[in-house]
Amino acid sequence: MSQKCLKTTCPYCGVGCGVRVDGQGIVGDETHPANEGALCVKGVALADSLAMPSRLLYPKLNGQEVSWQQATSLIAQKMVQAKRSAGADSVAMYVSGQLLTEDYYVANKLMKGFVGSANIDTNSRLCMSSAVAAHIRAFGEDVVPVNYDDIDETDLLVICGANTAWTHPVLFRRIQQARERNPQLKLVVIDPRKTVTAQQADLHLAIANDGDVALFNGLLRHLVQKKQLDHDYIAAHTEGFDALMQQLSDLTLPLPALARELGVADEALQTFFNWFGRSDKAITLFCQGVNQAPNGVDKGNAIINAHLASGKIGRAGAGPFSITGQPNAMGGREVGGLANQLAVHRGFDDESIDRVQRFWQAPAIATKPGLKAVDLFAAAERGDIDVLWIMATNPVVSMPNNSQIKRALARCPFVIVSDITGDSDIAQYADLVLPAAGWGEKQGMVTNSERRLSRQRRFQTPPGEAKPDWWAITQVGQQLCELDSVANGFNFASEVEVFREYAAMTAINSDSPLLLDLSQYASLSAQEYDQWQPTQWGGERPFADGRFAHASGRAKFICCAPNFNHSQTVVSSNDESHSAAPLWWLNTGRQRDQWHTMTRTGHITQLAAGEVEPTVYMNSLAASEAGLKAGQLVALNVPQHRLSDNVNDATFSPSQAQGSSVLAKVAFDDGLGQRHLFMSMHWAGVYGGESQVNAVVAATVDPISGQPAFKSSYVTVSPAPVVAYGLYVGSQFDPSAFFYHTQQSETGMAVWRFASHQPITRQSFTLTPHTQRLTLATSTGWLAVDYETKGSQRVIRALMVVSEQPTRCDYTTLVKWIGQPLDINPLLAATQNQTQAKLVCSCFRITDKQIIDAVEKHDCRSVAQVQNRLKCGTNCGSCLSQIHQMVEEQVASSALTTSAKEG
Ligand SMILES: Nc1nc2c(c(=O)[nH]1)N[C@H]1C(S)=C(S)[C@@H](COP(=O)(O)OP(=O)(O)OC[C@H]3O[C@@H](n4cnc5c(=O)[nH]c(N)nc54)[C@H](O)[C@@H]3O)O[C@H]1N2
Ligand SMILES: Nc1nc2c(c(=O)[nH]1)N[C@H]1C(S)=C(S)[C@@H](COP(=O)(O)OP(=O)(O)OC[C@H]3O[C@@H](n4cnc5c(=O)[nH]c(N)nc54)[C@H](O)[C@@H]3O)O[C@H]1N2
Ligand code: SF4
Ligand SMILES: [Mo]
Repeated sequence: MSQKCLKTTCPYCGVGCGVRVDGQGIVGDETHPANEGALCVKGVALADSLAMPSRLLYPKLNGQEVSWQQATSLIAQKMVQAKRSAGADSVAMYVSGQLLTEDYYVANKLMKGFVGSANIDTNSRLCMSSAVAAHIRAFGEDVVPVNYDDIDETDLLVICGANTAWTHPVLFRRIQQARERNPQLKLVVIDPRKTVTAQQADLHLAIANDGDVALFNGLLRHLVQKKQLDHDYIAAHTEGFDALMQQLSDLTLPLPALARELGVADEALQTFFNWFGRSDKAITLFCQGVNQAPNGVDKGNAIINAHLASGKIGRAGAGPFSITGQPNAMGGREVGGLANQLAVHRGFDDESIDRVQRFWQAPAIATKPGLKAVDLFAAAERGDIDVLWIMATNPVVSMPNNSQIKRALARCPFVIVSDITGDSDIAQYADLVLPAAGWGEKQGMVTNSERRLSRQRRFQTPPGEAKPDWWAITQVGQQLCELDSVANGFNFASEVEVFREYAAMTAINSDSPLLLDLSQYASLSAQEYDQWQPTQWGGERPFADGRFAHASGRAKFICCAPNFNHSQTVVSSNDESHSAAPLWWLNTGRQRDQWHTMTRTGHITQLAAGEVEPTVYMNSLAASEAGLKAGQLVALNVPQHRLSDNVNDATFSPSQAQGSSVLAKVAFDDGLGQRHLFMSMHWAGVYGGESQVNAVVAATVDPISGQPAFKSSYVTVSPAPVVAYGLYVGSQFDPSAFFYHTQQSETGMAVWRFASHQPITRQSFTLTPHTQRLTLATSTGWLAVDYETKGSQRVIRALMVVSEQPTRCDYTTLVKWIGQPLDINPLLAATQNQTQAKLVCSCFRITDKQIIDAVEKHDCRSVAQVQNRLKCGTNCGSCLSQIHQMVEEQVASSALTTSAKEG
C-alpha cells in the first residue's frame, strides 16, 4: 500500500463512499459528500479484501498460459469469424455494474459500434433495469431526481422494498442521524419481512409479496379522496392524469378490502396514507423489493405517480429515490451498457442511431435493441451465440434458474471470462480466462446513487499480468478493426482519453431535453482527471423547472395494474393444485456482511462470521408445523409443476431436474410470515457451492424491463436425509466426499461444516500432519482432537465434531481452541454448549448473548454503557441500530421482571 494519502471510493454498494488510503490503512474520507468519513463493516474490512486467495495472474486458454497478444487476437478473430459466418448477433458480451465507466464505455462501443450488435447486456439487468424503465416511462430519461442531502430536508421517508440498514448502511446511518435531529421526520418501511430496517421504522407495512402497485394505487386514491392532490403541478407539468383517474377504481380496492388483500391492518394503511397526504415533502426510497419483481416497472411507476400527483418531486426533500446497488450501476446506465439502450441515454430511434454512428465513426452501428440477460443466455443455450465475453460478473451464481446458465455456457463454443480470481464459479466455464486488475489496481470513474461521479484511484500494482478491463477491450477492438480493415476506433492510451471521449459524446445530447451532458469535461487534462472532485451531473435538482425529457416536456402518469395474482395466498393455493408438497414463498436478497457471490468477501474472517453457513430463515411456528428444527439441514426444491413446465421445453432433459434443489440449515425468524422463506443470494464457490439459491429461483421476468423476479419464487421444503452432521476446524480439509459442505474463513484456518448420508467414522479423516489424535464420545456422536506434543504440553491443531443430531452448538467458539493446550473437560463442554449466539457487531465480534448479558448481568442501562463495556458498534456503526433496539427491549424486559418480582 502506498505511503502517501490517496483518495478513492469503496468498490461495493451504490452509496459510493469515499475512502482514504495511506500507510496507516484504509479509512473513510471525511471530505467525500456521500459519507463524510463514515464506512460500513464491508468498507472497514477493505484492507483485508486485498489479500485475496487465488488471484488470476495470466491469460489462460483451456488451462494453458498464453500471452495477452495471443489472447486478445484470438478473441478478435473469433468475433470476426462469428460475425461473418453467423451474423453480428452471434457475438455477445455480458458485463457488470462493477466495471468502471471507462471499461463500460469501450465495451459498449466495441459491441454496438464495431461488432454491430446490441447483444451486450449487464448484471444491472438483474438490479436496476426496472427502475430505469420506470424513469424512462415517467420522465423520458433515466434520471434519479433526489440527492442524499434531501434526507435532511424531508418530512416523511418511505423505504419500500429495501433493507437499507444492511445494504446501504452509511445511507441508513444518515437517515438515523436526520431522525435524531428532526423528531418530526417519520420513517415508514414497506417490506413483507420485518427486517432490521423495518424494526427501526415508525410504521412497518408487511405487505404481501408484490402488493406494492396495489398499495401505491391505493395511496393515489386516498390523495384524490382527501383532496391532497397538487392540481397546479399536475396541470402544468404532467400528462395522462385524466386517463389514470378514469381507471383508478379498477386499479385498486377501497381501504378495508385493500388492507385485507395486502395482509396489513386497516389502521396501519390509513396511517401511511395520512402521513403521505399531509406531509409537504416525502421521499420514497426503493430498491430490489421493487425492481426484482414480475411487475417491477409498474411498481416504480406507481411510486412515481403518487409523487407527481402530489407535486412531491423536483424540490428539496421530495421525490422517488431509486437506490443503485453496485458502485457503478449508474455509470453503466449513462454510457448505455443495457442491451435496450444505445449509448449516453439514447435509444434506438433513427436520430439517435445516426448521431451515435457519426460520433463513433462506427462501421457497423447496431440498429435494434439486443437480447436482455435472461434471453441472452437462453439464446446461448439454443446455440445462437458463438462468442460470449463475460466480465466482472458471476452469472452461474447470480442469474435465476442457474442450471440453464450452466447449460448455456457448456453449449457456447467460445466463452471468455475476465475476472480477478480463478475461484469464481464462472471462471470454471471459460475457454479463455483473462486476469483483470481489481480494486486499488485500476482507475477510472464511478457514479453513485445520487448521480455523483467520483474517481477510483490506483494505489497498488496488479499482480502477475493482470490488466484493467478497458485495456483488454481496447486491445481486442484494435485487432478487430484491423481484421475488418476499418479505422481504429480504440486508440486509447489511458483512462483519461477514454473518459474524454465519453464526455465529448454526451454533447450529442446538448441540444436535446436530455439531462446527461458531460461535454464540459471533453477536454479535461490528465491532471484535472487526477484531481477530480466528486461531482453530480444533472445539477443539484433535476426537474426543478418542471420540465421533463418527453417531447411534450411533461412527465407522464402510467396506469399500473395491481398484481393481486401474485399475492401470497392466491399463488400458493393455485400452485398447490399441481403439487403434493406444500409450497413456500421464497424471498431472496442480502446479508449485511457479504458481497454478492463472495469472491471478494468470503475470505475475510470478520465478514465470514455474520452468517457462518447457508441458512434459510423461516417462521418458528411454520417450521414446527412442518416438523422442522433449527439447525436442521433441508433441501429447497423446485416444485414438480415447474419441473414439468421445463420438460415441455425441448431443451430440457429429466436429469437436469437434479440441479434444482438447494441445501441450507434452518434458522427461525419470526419477522417472516407463515410459509415465507428468506435466503441470501451469496453462497457460492468453495464457501457453499451446494447452496446457490438461484438453482431454485424461477427465471420469471418483468415483461418490460426483463428484470428477473428474484423475490417471488415458490419452492417445496424437505428435510435432507442426513445421517451425520460434522464440523472440522483446522487449516486443511477436503470436504468433497460429503453431499453438503461449506467453508467459513477464520484467521489462518477455516471451519468446514458438512453432512453425510452415511455414518461418519473416525477413520474417514486423515490425521493433520505431525499430530496425534484423541477421540472422545459426546452425547450425540464423537469429538476428535488432533494435537501436537511440545515438551510436556499437548497443543491442539485441529478439531472435528460429528453428531447424529442437528446441533445448535456454537461451533465458532471451537476456533479459539486451536493452538491452545488440550484441556478435555472444558473442550467437551464447549462442543456440547447448545446456545448458538448470533453475531451483532462484526468489528468486535460481539454476539446478541453478550449484549443481553451486559444488560442483565452487568446492569448496563443504555447503549453508551453497553458500548463502554463491549465496544460494540463503536467502529463502523453498521450494527448500531440493532444494538439500540436490543438494549431498549432488554432494559424494558428486565424492568418488567424486576417489577413483577417486587410486586
Ligand atoms: N451487504 C450487502 N450490501 C449490498 C449488496 C450485497 O451483496 N451485500 N449488494 C448491493 C446491490 S448490487 C444491491 S442491488 C442492493 C440491494 O439492496 P436491497 O434491495 O435493500 O436488498 P435485498 O436484500 O435484495 O432486498 C430488499 C428487500 O426487499 C424485500 N421484498 C421482497 N419482496 C418484496 C415485495 O414484494 N415488496 C416489497 N416492498 N419488498 C419486498 C425483501 O424482503 C428484502 O428485505 O444492495 C447493495 N448492497
Ligand atoms: N436470488 C437472487 N439473485 C440475485 C439477486 C438477488 O437479490 N437474489 N440480486 C441480483 C443483483 S441486484 C445483482 S447486482 C447480481 C450480482 O451478481 P454478480 O455480478 O454475479 O456478483 P459478483 O459476485 O459481484 O460478481 C462479480 C465478479 O467479478 C469479479 N470481479 C471483481 N472485480 C473485478 C474487476 O475489476 N474486473 C473483472 N473483470 N472482474 C472483477 C468478481 O471476482 C466476481 O466473480 O446478483 C443478482 N442475483
Ligand atoms: S455503505 Fe459500505 S459498502 Fe456501501 S459504499 Fe459505503 S462503505 Fe462501501
Ligand atoms: Mo444489484
